[in-house]
Amino acid sequence: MKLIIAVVQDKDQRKVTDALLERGYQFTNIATTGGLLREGNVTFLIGVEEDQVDDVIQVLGAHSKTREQLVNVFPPTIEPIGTCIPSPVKVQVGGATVFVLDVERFAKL
Ligand code: 2BA
Repeated sequence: MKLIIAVVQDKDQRKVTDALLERGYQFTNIATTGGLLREGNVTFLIGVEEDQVDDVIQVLGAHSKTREQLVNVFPPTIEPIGTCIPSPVKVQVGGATVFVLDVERFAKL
């Protein structure tokens, strides 16, 4: 068995959820926050058999969009605090960030 951990943007949560349910997968959603953007995203925990991993990854890819977002970068400065101007930088966010882990043991008690 495998555990798929997938970080998805909030905006794609509904579509990904519907598509996974439609195919009969069981999963748990956790509300999470991106380390860089500090914006809400959602992390799916999906327990599947090994031969289902590719299908799940395909579903995640099909329903997660890449978007550009601006993030403020504060440059290192020698100026007094409060006078440095952050420069906005574009980053590409998504589709999904996916990790696939081996499950040593799975039980429902
Ligand atoms: P955030 O941390 O808010 O990152 C948003 C986007 O900013 C990332 O999009 C990436 O394009 C950029 N970014 C973040 N950290 C960076 C860095 N150290 N250097 C260069 N660019 C950086 P995605 O790669 O699509 O990631 C979307 C979200 O997935 C991330 O939100 C984070 O919540 C999660 N994530 C991505 N990589 C991860 C990792 N290796 N471990 C754990 N979570 C990860």
